[in-house]
Amino acid sequence: MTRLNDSVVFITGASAGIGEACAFAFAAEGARLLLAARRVERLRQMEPKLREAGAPDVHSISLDVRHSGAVGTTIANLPENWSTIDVLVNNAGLSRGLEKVHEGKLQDWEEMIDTNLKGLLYVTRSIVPGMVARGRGHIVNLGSTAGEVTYPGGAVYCATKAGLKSINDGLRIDLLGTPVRVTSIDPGMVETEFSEVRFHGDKERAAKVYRGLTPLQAKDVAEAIVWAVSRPAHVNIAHVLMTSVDQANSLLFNRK
Ligand code: NDP
Ligand code: 8X3
Repeated sequence: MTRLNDSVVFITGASAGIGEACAFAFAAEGARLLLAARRVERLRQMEPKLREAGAPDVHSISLDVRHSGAVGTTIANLPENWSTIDVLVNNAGLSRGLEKVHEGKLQDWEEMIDTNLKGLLYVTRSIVPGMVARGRGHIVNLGSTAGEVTYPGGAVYCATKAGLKSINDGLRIDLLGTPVRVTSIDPGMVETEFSEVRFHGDKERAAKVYRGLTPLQAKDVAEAIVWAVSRPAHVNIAHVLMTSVDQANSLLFNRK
């Protein structure tokens, strides 16, 4: 087992959903938590609860992963006791809209590509050199079943998650010869704020996504992430594909 107590775990998009659940799951392992999101006030509200849950220390930062300059500066200027990052959870991400490509909104595409692909790369570029130099580190990227099977209206979101597969494979190649590990956790439908964000705040439409089936919960995904990160140091879990029992792939569901 790789022990996580006192490791520094950096989670992007920790203010909601899977990122928030990861913060609590790593807190229970005694990890020190470096949390990032745009809604930093949400992170600050979580801090006392995370300490209660077992995190020895929590540091929250306001960060929009789409801004390369801000990502570089923020990470380069972390307080010294937070600069040695052991685990990076590249979780910040979103979908926008469910339109056909020929009817899609350019702003939606840009937001998805800038966050899910470019933002993840900016954060990775800023943190991984330190992991390589220290000879210790684990990168966990949030993929999706959407990266395996494209669904109607999902072309651009699915493309970002399919693109992540190449980034994961490339990172594993580039980091060969170092002890830094790379894992992709690829869940199917998880009940979070994801659909509300996709439908630009339309809560009723978002609720329908999960109607009649039992989706994964954010905690289920967080548990898989902690499991992958806590394997012995010589074990690299490359890929975890996980769905609820009511889902076979991006297209097939058992709705009652
Ligand atoms: P939520 O909407 O619940 O949470 C998304 C998180 O990402 C929020 O904390 C949000 O924080 C953060 N975020 C979004 N944009 C940015 C940005 N530009 N900079 C920094 N943080 C950002 O969604 P989930 O928890 O469901 O999604 C988390 C990840 O899991 C995503 O990558 C998603 O694609 C993936 N995923 C989700 C699935 C699902 O069905 N829910 C299934 C498979 C994968 P803030 O707004 O405060 O910045
Ligand atoms: C999120 C799962 O199927 O809603 O990646 O795109 S799905």
